[in-house]
Amino acid sequence: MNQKLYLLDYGAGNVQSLANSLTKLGHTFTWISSPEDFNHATSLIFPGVGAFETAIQNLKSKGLLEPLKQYIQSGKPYFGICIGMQVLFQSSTESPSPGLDIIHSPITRFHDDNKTVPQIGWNAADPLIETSENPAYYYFVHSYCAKYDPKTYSSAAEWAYTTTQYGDEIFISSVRKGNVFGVQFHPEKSGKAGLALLDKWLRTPESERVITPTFTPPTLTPKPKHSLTKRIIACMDVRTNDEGDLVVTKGDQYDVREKATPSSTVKTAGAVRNLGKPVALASTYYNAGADELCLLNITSFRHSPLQDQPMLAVVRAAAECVFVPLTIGGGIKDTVDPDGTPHSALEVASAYFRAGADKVSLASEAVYAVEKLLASGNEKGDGTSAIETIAHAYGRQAVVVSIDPKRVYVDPETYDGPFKDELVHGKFDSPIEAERGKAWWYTCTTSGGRQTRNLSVCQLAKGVEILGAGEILVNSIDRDGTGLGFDLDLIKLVKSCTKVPVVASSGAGKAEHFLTVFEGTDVEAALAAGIFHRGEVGIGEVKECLKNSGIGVRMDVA
Ligand code: 1PR
Repeated sequence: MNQKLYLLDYGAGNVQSLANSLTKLGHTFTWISSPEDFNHATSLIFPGVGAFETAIQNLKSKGLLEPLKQYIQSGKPYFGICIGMQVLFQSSTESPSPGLDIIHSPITRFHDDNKTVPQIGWNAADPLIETSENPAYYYFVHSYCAKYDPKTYSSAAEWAYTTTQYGDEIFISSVRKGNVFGVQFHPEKSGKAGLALLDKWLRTPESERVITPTFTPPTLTPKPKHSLTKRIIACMDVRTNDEGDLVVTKGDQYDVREKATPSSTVKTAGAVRNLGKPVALASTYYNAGADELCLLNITSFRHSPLQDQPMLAVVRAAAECVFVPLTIGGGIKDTVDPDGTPHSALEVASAYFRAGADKVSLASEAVYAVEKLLASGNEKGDGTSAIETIAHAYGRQAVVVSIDPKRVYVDPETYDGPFKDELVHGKFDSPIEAERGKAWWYTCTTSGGRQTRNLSVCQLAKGVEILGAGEILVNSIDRDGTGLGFDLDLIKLVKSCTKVPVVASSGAGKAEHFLTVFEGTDVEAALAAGIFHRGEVGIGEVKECLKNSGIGVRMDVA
């Protein structure tokens, strides 16, 4: 019988990535649109993205929760991804609603005593039983997990297929029993390894997908070091050039126009720098082994991104050829179209998610939201900010805050302002002459550095974590495009005031700068633009340099 593959979309979260992966692999599928569709499916994939509670509530309100349970109990092949795996469990501490209780153990939160939560990045899935799967690195993004603990959670341990260690916690990274396969990671975003896993499951005859492992779950003790790798991210700043084409550009300290030089012609001086086409570059970086890609619409604050169809088309096309996480930023805020139609930030973000983004990144709006939070004197937001509404619908792991800080130099002897505790003192022997012996604090900016606010990076980092950001991308206007290396003082400062993962950005000029940032700070990821665009340093070269110095990196290339 021909496979009738159905995908379950409960209406929130980015399911487009999975659809793109299946299309790339040559599999056809149909979306479940009504409870009756479960009867027609011979195989089902549930790519749950987002929050457990939202997933259960949406399934319930669409009348899909009971039919889903019946489908799984019928013995037909089921593949659950992330929340699609977690809903198999009895409950989650994330949600008051119970799960399907097929696995009689709870989902609980990672502790954040000595690690950042959520876990974001590539980690190893270690097989527990004899399988033909090769151990591989997959992309994880989650705050909640099924702990692997045969004594306390025996039901979960009996279902465990692979385990993974994050910090000092061992959790179940996939479950497999009978007709059910569930993975905590995202195969659709795990490059070559993930695509191979999906393809193998789909190409195995349906009757042979049912496996019944019999084993006694072993007791595992955490290894001294987990295997989560450091991520290397390529960032593309996208804007319209003077001819009206969307191009990847790159600034020096955020100025993206060509400078007048003795050799420049009247035509090139002042023109927007054009470093290539966004989709072609995205595909090149994916093939070269980038762990994530970032597309920033850098002039989106001038107009409505929902009307910016070329940018949405770029996201759609990039998502069709890139199978690692894609973050889209720029203009994610409440907007009003020229005809007066209002759009919420959530609608704007949803348009990007539907186009294939895995995460959205907010900059200016995040600054305004934290200013409002501080002015209110409350310890929590009122639920209306863009960060809160998007995190509520898609999960906080889908919300990145991009910070554009700038140094404010002060006299350390006389400075008595509110940011005394955040002052950085430049070393007298700093290789960077401009900062030798100086002191400064970091202020936040909006509109791509055009407006300076009286808000420090620490205030911003703490505030956005309260509001629900899942990751912080730390740019530096002082270092952007300079090739002087990442601003370690800035990154350490932000790291010291947040528990969410931090991405270092701005200033990379050579592969060794990545080594310096990973050895000198606890940052989870590092991003560069100019050196990659100009072909001065390759992603593979950066990873080789890190690997040779004992820093864990994913070496797969597509
Ligand atoms: O405010 O929510 O609409 O978001 C606008 C987004 O656009 C922000 O994330 C902001 O950082 C970005 N942006 C705005 N103007 C510029 C600009 O360059 N004129 N891009 C800009 C700046 C810096 C990084 C760059 C790194 C690494 N972003 O994109 O990739 O500095 O560069 P390097 O490796 O070459 O040093 P909103």
